[in-house]
Amino acid sequence: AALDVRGVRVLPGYLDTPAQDRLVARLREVARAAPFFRPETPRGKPMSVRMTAAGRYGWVSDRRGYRYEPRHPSGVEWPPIPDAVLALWRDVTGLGRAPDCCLVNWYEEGARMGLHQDRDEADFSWPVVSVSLGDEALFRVGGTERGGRTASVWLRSGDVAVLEGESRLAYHGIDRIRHGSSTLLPQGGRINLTLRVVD
Ligand code: MD5
Ligand code: FE
Repeated sequence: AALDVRGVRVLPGYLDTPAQDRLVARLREVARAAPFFRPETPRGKPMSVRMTAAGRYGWVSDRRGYRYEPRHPSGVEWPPIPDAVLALWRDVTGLGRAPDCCLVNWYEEGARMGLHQDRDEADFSWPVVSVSLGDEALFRVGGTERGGRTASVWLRSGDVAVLEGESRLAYHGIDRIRHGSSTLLPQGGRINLTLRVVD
C-alpha cells in the first residue's frame, strides 16, 4: 500500500531482497566505470555524501556551482542506466520517456543532506523517483517554501518514493542514517538512486 507524505508517494518494500541484490550488482558496475567522488559545494565545502551517476547526464557540484554534466569529473561519459532501473521507472511512473539521469548517492555513517529543492532540471512537470538501498534514512519533506511545516518518514531498503505534481518542488532532505541497520551493502551505509528527466 502506498503512503502519502506531504504529496510524496512512498511505496514501502517495493523491491524484495533478491531485486535489491541484483540492483546492487548493477550499481557496482556503474561505480567501476564512474567511481564515487565527493562533490564540493560552490563555497568549497566537501559534501558528506559521495556521488556518481548513470545516464546522459550526471549531477555535479564544485566551485563553479551545481549543474548537470555529460561526463564524470575524470572525463569519461557516465555509464548507461541499468535496464532494471529503467524498468522500475516505467513501472512506477507509467511514462514512455526514460530518465536522463540516475544519480547515485552513497551515505556512509554520519552523512546527511540538507533541505533543498531539486530545480536544476528544465521541466518540473516530470516526476522524480527515488530508490533506497541499505541503511534506513530519515527523510524530511516540506512544502515549496523554505521554513514551512515539514513531515518525516524513515525510508528503508527497497522503498521507492515518487515526487510528482505539487510535491515536485517540495523542500526535502535526509536528516540522518541509521548506521548498521541493513546488511545489503557489503561496505555498509545507504545508497539512494534519484531518477530525473533533465532536458
Ligand atoms: C537522497 N536525494 O535520499 C535524497 C532524497 C537529491 C536528493 O534529494 O537531490 O539527490 S531522494 C528522496 C526523494 C524522492 C522522490 C523525490 C524527491 C526526493 N524529490 O525530488 O524531492 O539521497
Ligand atoms: Fe533532492
